[in-house]
Amino acid sequence: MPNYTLYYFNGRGRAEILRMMFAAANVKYMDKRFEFNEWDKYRKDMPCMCVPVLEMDGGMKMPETMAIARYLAREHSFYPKNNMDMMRCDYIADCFYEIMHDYMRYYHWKNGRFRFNMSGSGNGPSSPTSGRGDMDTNSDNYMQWRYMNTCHRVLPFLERTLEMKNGGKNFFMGDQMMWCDMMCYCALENPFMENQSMFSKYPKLMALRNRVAGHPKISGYLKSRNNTNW
Ligand SMILES: N[C@@H](CCC(=O)N[C@@H](CS)C(=O)NCC(=O)O)C(=O)O
Repeated sequence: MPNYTLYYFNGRGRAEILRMMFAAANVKYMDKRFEFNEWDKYRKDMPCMCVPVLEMDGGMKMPETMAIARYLAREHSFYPKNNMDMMRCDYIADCFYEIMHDYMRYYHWKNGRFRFNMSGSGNGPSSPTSGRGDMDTNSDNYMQWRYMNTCHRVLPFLERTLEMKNGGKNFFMGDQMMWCDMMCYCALENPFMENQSMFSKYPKLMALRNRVAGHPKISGYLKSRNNTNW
């Protein structure tokens, strides 16, 4: 097994699904976290200038959350075996990732971080900033609208999809926890903390999150992990 280093900010964010999979698979890795004000130091060494990034044996660096998640799922048996089931698992995970992606953009926008520099040379993400500064309230509203719209579009489908398998009493793919179940836990973590009432319409997804949290490996991880706001 390679020596893994996972690079990400000191937050759960997009990296948490990967940390959770490492925990569920009982795989040791270096959890390299940094603060926003350190980002300039790391950014140029990251493919695509984004994180999360998974480094293997101190050499190759792999970008893209979902590519890394799929790799870990294949390595550690969090993928179902046949092609149709893989596809089901993939689209469920991708649906959750849509929510996570829009939530992350909304969250960082709200907090004045990682805004594109519309006025200057920037055609890439800006350096971290700490305040709301020149926040454009229309964009602020758009980010929130987009995130909420994605939730309203995707969550009813996921609730139905879960119910289709054994009435939604187990995991998405049956009695084994797969990576799409862990995505359900991670993608909804902040959204649920911020607005619990919105999730009362999705009791099966909420029960699934509890099942994931109760998984022997995950429950230990959740107790011992760093507590961060996002
Ligand atoms: N497509 C990438 C997007 C990754 C991404 O946007 N990461 C953010 C943090 S959540 C980032 O690295 N931002 C740095 C910047 O904008 O300068 C993925 O899915 O992993």
